[in-house]
Amino acid sequence: MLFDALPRDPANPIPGVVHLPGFLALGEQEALVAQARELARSVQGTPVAMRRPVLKAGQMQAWMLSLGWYWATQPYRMLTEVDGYPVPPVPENYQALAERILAAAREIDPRVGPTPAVETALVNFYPPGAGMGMHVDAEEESANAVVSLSIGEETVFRIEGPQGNRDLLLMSGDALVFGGPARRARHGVLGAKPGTGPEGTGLKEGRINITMRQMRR
Ligand SMILES: O=C(O)CCC(=O)C(=O)O
Repeated sequence: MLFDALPRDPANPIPGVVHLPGFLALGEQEALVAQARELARSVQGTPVAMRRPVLKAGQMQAWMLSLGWYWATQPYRMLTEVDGYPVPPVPENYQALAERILAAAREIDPRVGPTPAVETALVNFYPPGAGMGMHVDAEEESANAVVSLSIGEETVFRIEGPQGNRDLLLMSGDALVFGGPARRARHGVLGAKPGTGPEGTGLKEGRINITMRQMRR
């Protein structure tokens, strides 16, 4: 964004979707990046390492680390271990973060629903320019909201609503919730914009997105 000092207000673009710009302070973003890096390093070289999943349509552009449950593709399924290697657990601080975010989101749109018990999380790393195609988060049985955090380079998040697609600019520190009527909405990201990440997150380039989800009903 050209003038990133301009205030950005919370938004409720479609029922059940709440965008909370700048929710995370820079120090919190840096701590989350350091923690995610540590988790990724702890499983490097194992079958539960960060990887670019291969789908029917081809290999994803984003690198993905599964926590709590492992999102396996071809066919899609959720696993608690891969070839005898346990999936790293969801860090304890994620639940408190989800609660803070949902409390703020419910003030704007109560339709986001209850706070998810964070049983699984995905840490996605998008190299500059990388995006993610439109899809539905359908592997979790729970209908509780997905909580999403953005750190690093900006991207455009696209989500299908009752009146067509809505595009939201996600910047470093933004939180996004999609729950209630939007929990199974199709969504994707258009591509991390090179050079737009702020100093001080611990990321030299690219974008990290952390999504927190409840698995079981
Ligand atoms: O990177 C994002 O903001 C969205 C990620 C996403 O859609 C997903 O992990 O299902």
